[in-house]
Amino acid sequence: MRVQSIIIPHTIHDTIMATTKKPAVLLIHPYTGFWDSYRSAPSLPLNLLHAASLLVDDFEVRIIDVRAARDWRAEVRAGLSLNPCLVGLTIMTGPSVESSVEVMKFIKKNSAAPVVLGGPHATMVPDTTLQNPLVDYVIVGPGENALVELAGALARGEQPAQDHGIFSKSSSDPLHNAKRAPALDLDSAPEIPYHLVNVRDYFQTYDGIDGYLPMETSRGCNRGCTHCYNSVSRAGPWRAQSAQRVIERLKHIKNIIGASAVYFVDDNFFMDVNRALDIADGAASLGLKWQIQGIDLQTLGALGHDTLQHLVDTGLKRVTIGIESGSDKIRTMLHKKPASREVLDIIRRLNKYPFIIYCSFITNFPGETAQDVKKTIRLISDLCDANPMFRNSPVYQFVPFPGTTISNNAEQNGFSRPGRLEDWGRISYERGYGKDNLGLGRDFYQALYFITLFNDRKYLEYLNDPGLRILSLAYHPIARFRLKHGLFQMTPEIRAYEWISNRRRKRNSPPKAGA
Ligand code: B12
Repeated sequence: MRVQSIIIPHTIHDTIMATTKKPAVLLIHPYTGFWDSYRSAPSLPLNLLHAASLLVDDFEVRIIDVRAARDWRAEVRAGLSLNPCLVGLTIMTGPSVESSVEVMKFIKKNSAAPVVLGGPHATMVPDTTLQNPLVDYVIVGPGENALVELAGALARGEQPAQDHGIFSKSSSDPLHNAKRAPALDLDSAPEIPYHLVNVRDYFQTYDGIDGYLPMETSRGCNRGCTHCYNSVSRAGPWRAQSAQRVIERLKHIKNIIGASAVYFVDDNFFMDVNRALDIADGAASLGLKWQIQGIDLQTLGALGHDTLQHLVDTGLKRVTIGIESGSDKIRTMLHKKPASREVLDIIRRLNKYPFIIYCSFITNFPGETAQDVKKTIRLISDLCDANPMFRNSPVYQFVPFPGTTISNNAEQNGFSRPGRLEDWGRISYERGYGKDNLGLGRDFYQALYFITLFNDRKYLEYLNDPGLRILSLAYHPIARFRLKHGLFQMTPEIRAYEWISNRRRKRNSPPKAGA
């Protein structure tokens, strides 16, 4: 059931004028996965807030977050009673797909509203996503202009053009490559509509600092790593908001919203070092602590002492870097620079600065061997010794994101892409993609993931639960010993951990989709 106007007007504004109330749009964030639930609060749904930012004046937009809702079914039912002209969901590859399918089934059972999928997974695999019977439209790429186009057309009772990255099932040629929306001018884009969510539900605590909020200030990355979604999804040059605009936004989250720290989630925040330094000064003048998701090691390694000290003085608490592998063979395949020896040197050199250097690692790349993963394990262990502020991600398993060079190679070597949306839900950084390139057996990956979750002190920085903190503290030396000596067999602690955390979850929280 769609909201339709009596006359068919030609602009969204006319439509709104012609109807007594604004047409509704329902946007839903599914469950994300373990790594999101590991944090003190779910991540602010920036994806939906950005996608909705051009829509809010002319539509009544509701955001429902499965991760934060006490009863998401009740909230979705209430949202559907507004007769939305569309229901949009955001999806990442992995558990978020599984959760989305569950939510979409519920929507289809309870309404006739068209369902739209957007986000990184929909962008990378629009074909199988659109083929799912529960899906009516897929948005490839940025959502801001696309959502205005699509919601406008649907509210007018029209079919959208295959433009702005909109793939439509009802089109005569649904998988025809829809022209992408022109890149949004990030500097003149309106502020994201924070009022659509209860922002305080998303304040995160990290390393003893409360009130972290994420913020996106740029898009894209020019580094061209061959496994990264950027080479497919965020195609185009790096583009950014000016430092001045970002500082205005920082004032907003500090003074209006009450945040005390900011987590810049940009793919590569330091592409323009001067811009980054100006923003750092702005954050410091507001008393906001800050951390960044994306910086590449070459850029970090090239910063001189004065600059690094300045970053510390302005409140920098953490940088996150994709190191991925300790094997130079794999690093070359990924187009990752520098070589592993230099990775160690740079991170050792940084050991006098009190910010956390959080590095992500991945194994099971096509062509990777047991010798290669040994080098990764060795590098992690050496980095722990070289810098007390070094933290490693749990070692993830490679996922072939369609369209990336590595995925194309994997496909040439026998990997066949999942044919159905649901099947992508079973592929994830935690579960892998169904191949054991190392030949070490499935249990090895699970043991490596688990041990590298506890070999450093990240659990103390992330976990709030006192019981889990104590258990993690007790297990830490064992994990470190296991990593150092390559002991990945016989891990009863994994079962024990699962048992304890399931019991605690059941006791502490209401059931959530996909959880
Ligand atoms: C914050 C973040 C997280 C958060 C969770 C975010 C969430 N909402 O659930 C945390 C830290 C928990 C996380 C974890 C992981 N993440 Co993460 N994360 C990010 C990050 C840094 C920022 C996301 C963001 O908010 N971006 C800003 C928004 C505005 O951009 P956007 O999401 O692309 O949204 C735009 C469009 O996609 C579109 N859109 C999005 N949704 C919708 C919906 C509709 C209806 C429409 C119309 C449009 C639309 O419109 C938006 C505005 O233009 C991105 C990288 C990045 N810079 O985007 C990676 C990223 C999303 N993560 C990724 C990955 C792989 C992971 C992990 C699996 C592993 C890892 N290495 O971190 C884990 C595990 C998840 C788990 N199991 O719990 C990949 C996803 C790839 C994929 N195929 O899905 C990304 C792209 C990073 C990368 N380079 O590989 N992540």
